[in-house]
Amino acid sequence: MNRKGDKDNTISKKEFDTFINTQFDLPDTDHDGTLDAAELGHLKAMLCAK
Ligand SMILES: [Ca+2]
Repeated sequence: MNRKGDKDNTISKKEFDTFINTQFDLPDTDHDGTLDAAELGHLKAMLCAK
């Protein structure tokens, strides 16, 4: 999540949805709204790097 956030020490559904959508959009390199095997590989690498 964005550590800067709104500094209220909570995560709203909207903040969570934004985070999840960003995590989906980053590896969706062709922006077709789906993650193919290669894009899933990028997602896995991103998640393992954190
Ligand atoms: Ca895609």
